[in-house]
Amino acid sequence: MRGKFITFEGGEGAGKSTQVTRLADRLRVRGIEVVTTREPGGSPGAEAMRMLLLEGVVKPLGPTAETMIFAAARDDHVHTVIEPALARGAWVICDRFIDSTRVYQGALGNVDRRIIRALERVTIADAMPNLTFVLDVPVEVGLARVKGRGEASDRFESEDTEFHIQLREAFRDVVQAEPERCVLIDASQQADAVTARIWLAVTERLLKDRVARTAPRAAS
Ligand code: T5A
Repeated sequence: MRGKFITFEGGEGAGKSTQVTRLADRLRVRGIEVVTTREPGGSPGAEAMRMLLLEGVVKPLGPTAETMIFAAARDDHVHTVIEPALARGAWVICDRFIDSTRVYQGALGNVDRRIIRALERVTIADAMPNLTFVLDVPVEVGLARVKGRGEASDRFESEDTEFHIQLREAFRDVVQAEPERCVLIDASQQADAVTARIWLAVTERLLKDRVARTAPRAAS
């Protein structure tokens, strides 16, 4: 049986990486094979492109070219890591995916929606997420968390506050547009509370089916 594909999205410092690890641990306890990965990156080829993207090397080429490099990285990642894992029945949890492109390059970068959707069709094929968590935090909270890590800011973290405010709004719009796939999570709470809310949604949306399918049939 094909595995499930879960993605985490949101602004900078929303706590995605933290929650990816926690969710994977919980699923593994239930005996599910889980592959955790991230974008941009996640495969050797895509990780090489990640460096170019996050160091700002591609930025001077403009938003459309940047979108194409994100797409090239995704193409490699989907075909070498995500799709093979799903096909063998593993669950894949990915830190950022198509909604980041829709939001960063589309809503904020003003890249034509038709270009974004066309690249999406080519790169992801059948690998549409079954469930997407959008972690929502006030901008100042997210940026303070990033700052608290004491690392240098990357190409997107160093954008101004107005950019991050618009980013938050654009991610909220993603949830409104596709409520059957996306769940908005208040990620300003303590990490344990966020984990509990995410687990509830996974149980309700993905694990219920699995339990029903694997439960022995009652004798008739
Ligand atoms: N991008 C990506 C695009 O423009 N287009 C695309 O198509 C794609 C795929 C990737 C960048 O690329 C852009 C978007 C991004 O700008 P990245 O380095 O991978 O950049 O960084 P982000 O994905 O932005 O992730 P961050 O590492 O900045 O933050 P996370 O993963 O959201 O947060 P996390 O878990 O590392 O937590 C940050 C800090 O907060 C603490 C953690 O311990 C950590 O110190 N924390 C909490 N503290 C208090 N309460 C909680 N609930 C907390 N949860 C975590």
